[in-house]
Amino acid sequence: MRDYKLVVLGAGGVGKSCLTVQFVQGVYLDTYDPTIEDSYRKTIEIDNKMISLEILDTAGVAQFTAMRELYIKSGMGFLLVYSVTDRQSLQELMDLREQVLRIKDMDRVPMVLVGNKADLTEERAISVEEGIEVSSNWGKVPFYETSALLRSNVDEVFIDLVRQIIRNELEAVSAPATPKAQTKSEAPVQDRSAGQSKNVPSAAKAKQQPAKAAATRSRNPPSTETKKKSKKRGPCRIL
Ligand SMILES: Nc1nc2c(ncn2[C@@H]2O[C@H](COP(=O)(O)OP(=O)(O)OP(=O)(O)O)[C@@H](O)[C@H]2O)c(=O)[nH]1
Ligand SMILES: [Mg+2]
Repeated sequence: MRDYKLVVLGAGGVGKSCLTVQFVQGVYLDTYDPTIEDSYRKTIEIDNKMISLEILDTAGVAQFTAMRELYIKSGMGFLLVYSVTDRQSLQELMDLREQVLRIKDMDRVPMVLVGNKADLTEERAISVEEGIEVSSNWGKVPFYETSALLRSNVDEVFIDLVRQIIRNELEAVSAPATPKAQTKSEAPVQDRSAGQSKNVPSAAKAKQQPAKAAATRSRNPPSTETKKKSKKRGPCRIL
């Protein structure tokens, strides 16, 4: 089984490690320990296929970002994470996305825009609408608000990313893509934040099937196993 290499990018303290550890191990890290670089493994069943994931949790803090070019080169899909409480963290994603597109030399790379810490309603500095706007400006990159704390939309962002990679590969087989000439990789713009419910314009519809997973972290043995029931998803919605 081949590894799908996912890379989690974003400014320091936005919750990249918490999202990754929630997804892989099903636990929430309460204390902030700036990451240098951590690698996790997880096997997951998506759309009746067993998929082996290698997830690289990267450093947001500037002095640890020297390896960025290398891991972007080897990454197949990218979670671009900001915190809804930190405007600067969204600003930093603009440069990060540009870096990914430049290094991959593609117009379109499997990617998900993630607004984390959606549970912190009092401290929110970036609205859902603003996240949707950024996603539109980025060519309808799928967008979710998440809470690592509440485990809200955590599985969804990783699964969406894997589906994009699979879809890209299928498209590449049927019509080999040339750099900077890839076309459709449309996926639903979906967003969920605590206590908000609202419809937004749609991108293409993705078929949802049950996803289940077994997790390991490279430094630690497997600690959790998660199983997710099939969820029907409209073309686009905020839950
Ligand atoms: N309320 C709330 N706090 C969160 C959430 N996610 C992360 N945090 C907190 O934010 C802090 C930073 O989280 P990390 O996951 O370590 O952030 P990071 O992006 O990995 O930071 P770097 O490794 O320095 O790049 C920690 O204190 C977490 O407990 C969330 O969804 N909600
Ligand atoms: Mg971290």
